[in-house]
Amino acid sequence: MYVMKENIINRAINVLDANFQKGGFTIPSKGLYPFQWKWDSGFIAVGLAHYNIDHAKKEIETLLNAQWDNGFIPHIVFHTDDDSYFPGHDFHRSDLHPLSSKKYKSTGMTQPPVTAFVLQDMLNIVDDKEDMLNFIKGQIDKVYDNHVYFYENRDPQNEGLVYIYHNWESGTDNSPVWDDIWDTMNPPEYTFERKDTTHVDASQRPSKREYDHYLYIIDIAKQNNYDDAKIAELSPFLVQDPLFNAMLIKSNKALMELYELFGGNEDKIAYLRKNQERSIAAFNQKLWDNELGAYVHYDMRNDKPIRHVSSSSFSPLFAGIPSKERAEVLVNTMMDRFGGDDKYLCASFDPTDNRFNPRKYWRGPVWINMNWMLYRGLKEYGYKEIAARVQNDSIELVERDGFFEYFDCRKDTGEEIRKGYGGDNFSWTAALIIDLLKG
Ligand code: 9WN
Repeated sequence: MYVMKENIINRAINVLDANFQKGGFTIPSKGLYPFQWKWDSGFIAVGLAHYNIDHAKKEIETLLNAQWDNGFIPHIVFHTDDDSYFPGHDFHRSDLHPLSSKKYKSTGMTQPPVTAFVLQDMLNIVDDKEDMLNFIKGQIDKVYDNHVYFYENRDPQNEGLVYIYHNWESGTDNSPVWDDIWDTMNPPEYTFERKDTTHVDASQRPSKREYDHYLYIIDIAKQNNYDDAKIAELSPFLVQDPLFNAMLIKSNKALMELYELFGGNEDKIAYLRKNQERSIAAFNQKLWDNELGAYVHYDMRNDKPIRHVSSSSFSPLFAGIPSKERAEVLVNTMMDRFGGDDKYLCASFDPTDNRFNPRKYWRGPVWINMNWMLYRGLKEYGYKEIAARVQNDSIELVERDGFFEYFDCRKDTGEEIRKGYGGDNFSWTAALIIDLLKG
């Protein structure tokens, strides 16, 4: 066991080192994703903190350097002019927003706010606490400003829940949850050259028609210079996502705890506390589906819940959102639908739903970042055995199938040689496996 563990950790370190760039950030996967992504950076920094603290700090610093003047942090920072990814900076045109960074080209959309809880994790991981505290002191206000941005600009009805306006903001790009929204839209047929399918088999990626929807939503945002109020008024995609809001809540808590360590900052702590209470209450009230026994997404544009269970439904465990009683219902739902003996935990989408696809990206495969959050959440609520299963399943999949982006949740795929899916040598898979093995 010990040798095996060391061996995976060394392989994971090799993946991360090879993906680290001169500019001080880590690409998610060579060829497929050649820039810096927001939530990837956070997960990657957790892994880096175990063996290369300088790189871990750089990762966070580089991302936060690209913050806009209104506190917004973009989902992709285009550090280089690499044209092997579509859509690139020339399509996104972050310069349209008056407060966007003048120094860095980026997208005009964001991704789940993981940075604050990542900073807290980094502090917990390293031995030299003083050094890390000094680093965090220099970065924390930027992360706080990002949270203020969300509450002031992404919550038009002042509910305590923030919206996302694009499926790429969710991080769970082609989840079947969005199919309900695509049904309400009829975007034009765009002409463009896909780059992703030159790296990954098309059967594991979103369809061309799905990309038409993705591009169309960006076009609407661009026509309005990425103005948040206009987007809230006009975007056909406007969703309160349980995963995104759970990350915000988890990160609010980390920010408050870190500020408390430093002393002072009473105003900031009070602002976070007020919003935290509202957010948790609204989350439990609006996003809980009693019949399904799970948290679900809410479609603000069409004013209705999107009633499907996905791995996002379980992320509130990581943020301490459900009561003990509700957590039990949620875990039972997960075990009933996702937890059969013939499956690895945890599929990204409900295997009992007819939209489930075990090979296609966010429509069913297991993702290590979701498992990492699930493992921590289950442990926190006292589900030690199920947590251990999530941990072991993750390690087994990576050990056998490789450091891939996502994995088949079926123990028997019908194929002789199993392999992971999507990008190979994928950074957050490597980073979080290190953390899962150490923790
Ligand atoms: C669009 C980088 C990103 C992840 C997302 C994942 C995938 C991008 C894409 O790759 O999305 O952001 O081009 O498909 O879905 O979660 O951050 O790893």
